[in-house]
Amino acid sequence: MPENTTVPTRAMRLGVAGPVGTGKSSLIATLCQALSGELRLGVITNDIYTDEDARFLKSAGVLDPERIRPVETGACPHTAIRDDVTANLLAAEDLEADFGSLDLVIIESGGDNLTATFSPALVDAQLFVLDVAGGGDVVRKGGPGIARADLLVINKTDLGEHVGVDVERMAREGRAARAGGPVVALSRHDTASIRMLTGWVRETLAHYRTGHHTPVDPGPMAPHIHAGRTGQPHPHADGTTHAHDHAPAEAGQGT
Ligand SMILES: Nc1nc2c(ncn2[C@@H]2O[C@H](COP(=O)(O)OP(=O)(O)O)[C@@H](O)[C@H]2O)c(=O)[nH]1
Ligand SMILES: [Mg+2]
Repeated sequence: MPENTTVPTRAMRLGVAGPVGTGKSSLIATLCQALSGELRLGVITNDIYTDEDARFLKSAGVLDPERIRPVETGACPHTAIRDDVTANLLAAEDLEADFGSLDLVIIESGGDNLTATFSPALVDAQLFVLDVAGGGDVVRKGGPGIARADLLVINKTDLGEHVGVDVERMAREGRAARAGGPVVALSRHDTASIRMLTGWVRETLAHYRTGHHTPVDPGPMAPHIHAGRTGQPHPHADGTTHAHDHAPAEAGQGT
């Protein structure tokens, strides 16, 4: 019996989420450096008010700067990767229109907290990045990205000894929080760990190309606060529209 699958004609879109400073932009630079010789790449960054991440990646010299596109998200960075993904979808389509077919478009989420994940309407697969400098406890705090992203990255393992974090234990707790789902303990200074990361990307891309890949939704965001939008009803990923408590604008970046 013929199989009812369609081989994808567009690039696989890979989301990179995780709290500010955990090393998302650096990880993307590492991926570009390792993979740009074999894959046709594009990168989209989501910054709150600036194009800082895009500028960092362009200056890293790991990819043609024209292939790196910023999306400015305004106060609520998770909205652009979860609730209304139009700007990111357009950026991805523009990249492919400008460069012909691409193999992989990597999308960095805006700085956000532990609860932000990508909508499966935007990305085919996503990884969630924590770092050892955030402390060994953070894995146990859980959240949809930690538990159910396609890959959990525990980054900056080279700092473990300096911040008193047992990296092995953190990775073990990560696997437990994910019911055995994949975890990569990464440092940009450790080439073996970079090979594990690139191996996972290649494997995921190969599976995507078979047409059998189904994007997994890590789940709706945990209850959160939108800076500066006091009490207004707004749409949520589960299809409902409702208001909840909001922090004043000076609370800083949106969550
Ligand atoms: N020691 C160490 N520092 C890292 C590593 N990866 C990133 N960093 C540093 O962590 C900081 C935040 O990185 P960045 O990529 O901007 O994080 P983002 O906010 O998640 O995009 C920067 O100072 C990086 O140089 C790593 O593997 N080891
Ligand atoms: Mg960044």
